Amino acid sequence: MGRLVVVSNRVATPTETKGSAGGLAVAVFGALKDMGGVWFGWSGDVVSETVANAGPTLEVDGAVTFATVGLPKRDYDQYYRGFSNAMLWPVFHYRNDLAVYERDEYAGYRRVNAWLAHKLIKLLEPDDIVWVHDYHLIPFAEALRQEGIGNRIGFFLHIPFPSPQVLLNVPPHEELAKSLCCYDLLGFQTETDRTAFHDYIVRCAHGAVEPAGQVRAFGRTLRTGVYRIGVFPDEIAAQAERYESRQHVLELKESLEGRKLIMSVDRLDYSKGLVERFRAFEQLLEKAPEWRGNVTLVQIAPPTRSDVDTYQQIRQNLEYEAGRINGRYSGLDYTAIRYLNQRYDRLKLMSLFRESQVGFVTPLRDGMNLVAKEYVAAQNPDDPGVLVLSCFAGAADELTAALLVNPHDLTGMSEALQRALSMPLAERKRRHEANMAVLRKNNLGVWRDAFLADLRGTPSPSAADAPG
Ligand code: ADQ
Repeated sequence: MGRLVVVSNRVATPTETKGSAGGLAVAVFGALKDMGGVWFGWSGDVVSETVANAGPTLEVDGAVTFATVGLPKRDYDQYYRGFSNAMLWPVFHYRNDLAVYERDEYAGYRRVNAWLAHKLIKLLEPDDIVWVHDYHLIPFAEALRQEGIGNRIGFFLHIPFPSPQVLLNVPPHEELAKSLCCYDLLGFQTETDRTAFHDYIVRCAHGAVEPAGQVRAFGRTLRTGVYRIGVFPDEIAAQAERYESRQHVLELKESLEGRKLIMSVDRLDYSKGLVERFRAFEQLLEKAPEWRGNVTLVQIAPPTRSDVDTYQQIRQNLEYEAGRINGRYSGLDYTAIRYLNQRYDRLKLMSLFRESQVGFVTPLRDGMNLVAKEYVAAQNPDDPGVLVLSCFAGAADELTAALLVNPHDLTGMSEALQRALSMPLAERKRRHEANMAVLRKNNLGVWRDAFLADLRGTPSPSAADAPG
């Protein structure tokens, strides 16, 4: 059996891969350790062209090599900040209104993909299988194929795949679809995403999709599948329990003075529906006065991509909304919304989830949303909190025992909060057990192993099998 080569925009640090929290980095590293291999990608550093060209930097840990390259400023701007995060991210999350298309950024996106592929080739062995992650790297396989690489290459999309009518807003949509068809296996988070890709192939690319999911388009044949990313729920439960009596939890408890707690944790991103969430919480306090002074929303949202304009705007909106709502409903000894722009240690987060009565997870669109799954896993089974979850998160397909809400319906969300806050123990337990059973069945190991088994099972491609 060949080695595994993982390619992702950012490569996890060795500490992240050894963390006890059971995250994605740990799962991917587990497969790399078993099969031996390479984890390749951007180091996260912006460097001079000379330094970038001298890369990759190699760090060997047993059978695994971490190989990273820095990016020159222009490449960072065009590939990462520009086309990936100011164009693909908004459109794939159905926010065409926020998308900015610049031709030279798209050219930079392709150039960086080709440059990265070229760098990887020197590390590649003929029977390696290559697993590429996410929207930054759509043209990666095409670039490898153009250099004559005939290995099996799979791609997993962590974010939604938009319906064809939405994808058509990306000017080079056809080139992107053709690039995707250079993979041997495409993995999606949900059946909706996979169907959207199939629809594009049939309606816009004049390709064909066979009932078993085989796709023929642009002169290539490939497979598609649905692989729902998960967590390791029992590990999270044990960690949350272990941390339950630590200082930070005791301090939080004391500061709440018996008030109920609603927890939300997201990267600060417009796709996560934070403004709508704050307003729904405001409606709860407005329409159900008995909760005023008796429930607090803790929103943890560390800023990301702060050099993209739309992220500066969402940050300002949230500061305004939090200030406005707190001005209206907080008291001398009570803060309605505690809004924190910080990263927290994962174990700490899990114990805060366990301490809360409601997990409020309401993205406007989300590929999966691991916070929703972590929230469920972290609960005390004898006295579980309730998950209020957006129907537009991929996780809603599985966590059907959550209270599902439409994040555009503020009244619906505030009603769900009321229901969650007053839900009887028996119902909370029943819902929690049902959700936990799904998390165990579709855990993170299942996601990883199913994708890799299917990739190994794809017919051997040949470099001559180039796109038409
Ligand atoms: P994200 O958009 O980042 O991921 P999510 O799936 O929720 O969203 O994962 C975020 C991770 O970061 C979670 O493990 C969470 O615990 C952690 N995190 C969030 N806020 C944090 C904070 N303040 N401090 C520390 N940790 C924090 C993308 C897609 C998702 C998809 C994942 C995985 O957008 O839809 O589920 O990839 O495929």
